[in-house]
Amino acid sequence: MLKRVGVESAAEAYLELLAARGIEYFFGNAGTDFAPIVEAYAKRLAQGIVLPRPITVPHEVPAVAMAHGYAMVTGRPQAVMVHVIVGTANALGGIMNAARAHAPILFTAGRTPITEGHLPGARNRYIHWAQESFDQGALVREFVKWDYELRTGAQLETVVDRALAVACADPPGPVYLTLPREVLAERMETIEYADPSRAPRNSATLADAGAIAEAARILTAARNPIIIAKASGRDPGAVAPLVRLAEALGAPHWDQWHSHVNFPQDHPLHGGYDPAPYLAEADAIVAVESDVPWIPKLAAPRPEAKVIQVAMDPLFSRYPIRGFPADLALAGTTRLTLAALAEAIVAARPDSAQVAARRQRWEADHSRRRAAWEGAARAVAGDRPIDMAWLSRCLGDLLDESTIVVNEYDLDVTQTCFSAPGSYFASSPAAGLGWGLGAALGAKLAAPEKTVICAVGDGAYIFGSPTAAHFVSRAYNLPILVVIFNNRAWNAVKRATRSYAPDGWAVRTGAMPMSDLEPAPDYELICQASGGHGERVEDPAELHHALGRALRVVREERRQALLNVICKKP
Ligand SMILES: Cc1ncc(C[n+]2csc(CCOP(=O)(O)OP(=O)(O)O)c2C)c(N)n1
Repeated sequence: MLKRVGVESAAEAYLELLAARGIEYFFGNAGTDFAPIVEAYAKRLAQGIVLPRPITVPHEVPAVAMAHGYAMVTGRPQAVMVHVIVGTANALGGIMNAARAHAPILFTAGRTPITEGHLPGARNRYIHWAQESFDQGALVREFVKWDYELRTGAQLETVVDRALAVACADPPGPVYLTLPREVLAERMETIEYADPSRAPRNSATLADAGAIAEAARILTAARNPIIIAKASGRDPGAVAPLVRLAEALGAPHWDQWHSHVNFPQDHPLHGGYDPAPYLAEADAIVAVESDVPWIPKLAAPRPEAKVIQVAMDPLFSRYPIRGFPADLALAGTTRLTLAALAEAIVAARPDSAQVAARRQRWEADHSRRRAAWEGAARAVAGDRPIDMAWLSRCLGDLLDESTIVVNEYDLDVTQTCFSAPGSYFASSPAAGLGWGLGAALGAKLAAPEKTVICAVGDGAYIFGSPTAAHFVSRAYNLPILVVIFNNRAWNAVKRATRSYAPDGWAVRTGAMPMSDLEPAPDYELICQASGGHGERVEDPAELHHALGRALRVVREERRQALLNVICKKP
């Protein structure tokens, strides 16, 4: 059906189209380039039109992370708009995160006015000359799937539809659209668009039947098949077929550097988080949405072990170098591939005694491992400063089906147990710090009925532009709980130095410049400054109580909360 709506400007038509295409939120970090957008918003709000809701995010890092967080929970893109080249530069780390994590985002920026004359929107501030670049898209081109500059209001429908379709097509990711001020200011009387959109939407795809059959043959013949996954839980529908595959084989599943719930972690075939010690005994490996199934320098499978890579894009073609072998690469929609593979294995009737024997071994391993992890946390339960394992265990004790955890760095996943798809998210492999706070706010926006907990290191917290994040939480009523694993250091840098030079100067002298975060601020006051509940926790015996208090504030008072937990310093 064709819909016609009266508008005054291209900016207004643009907002109308975004709303029509299901964009609910417009995360904005504004500048002079926004004037036509602000004007159009004012008119829409005066008319009682609420979508897409404008959200002021006073730093680009949480702005992009919020769109990322929203997309990771819903699978749907939202719009982010930043200020010309400088806002784009501030946002870029978050765009890299989204690109590598396959989060669809409509990332947009104003473009400084082009003309020096009297056109509506033309240059009228001194910055408008210096803020032009030869090729604004080049700033982000390597990390977006598509970039374009809007040339005229007349092409709005095509451009918006194409941007969203490309962002959502598998493998999804951010796209970049620049919006010159004169174009946004262009006078229009109406916009006419197809409602619903007729933009192409790629259907799901499945690897060819021959390849699936061959993979099933390899796996049924294997004596010791294992499964490794990192991000297949991006599609919550991929969890059940992965369980069916593991059960059909009696094979263990490892989450490795996992960013999602790929497999219920309480399932007896869940092997934990480190498959490296088991690689050498495996004769067949299924690597599912794993960009790095192992680190060759540290531990690798035997050369004769068969490797099956299952992913939307098993080549990870946007990575310049990645040399992991594959006897079979099953490209396509992971949930469909896994379901077909599980079905083919069941149909091939693997030796049931062998399957049962394998299952028995891995089930016993699972119980032993979980008990050992719990024991390790209990052994340090009384330590002061607090041990991160104990903090993680206390946090894990409070999780339920209605909780989403966003982890940027320090939550010890051996101390928690997630089984519901979509209940745990960790950083992108691009590892641009500062993602956690914004991602948690975006998750809360996407799932307001859930309790959202953000676990961050003190370093990650600072990178997340906390004043901006706490501002957003209060301004838009997004109560989340932030738990800072405060070791007053960048332990990642210390660890890297130790493993690089185990007997070197830094280890021998104990001096590690550029890795300490002292004197540490009273982080709890930063949350309090935005009306939140903030507590410093030093006593390990207080942890459960402090977490309980903070959760009550978040759930019942609907205010944000922050626990600054003083942990051991590495
Ligand atoms: C934007 C960005 N800058 C720097 C880094 C390098 N880096 C990786 S981890 C890390 C320290 C994180 O500190 P914290 O969150 O306190 O966790 P910890 O390492 O202490 O466990 C740094 C600086 C990065 N990943 N991203």
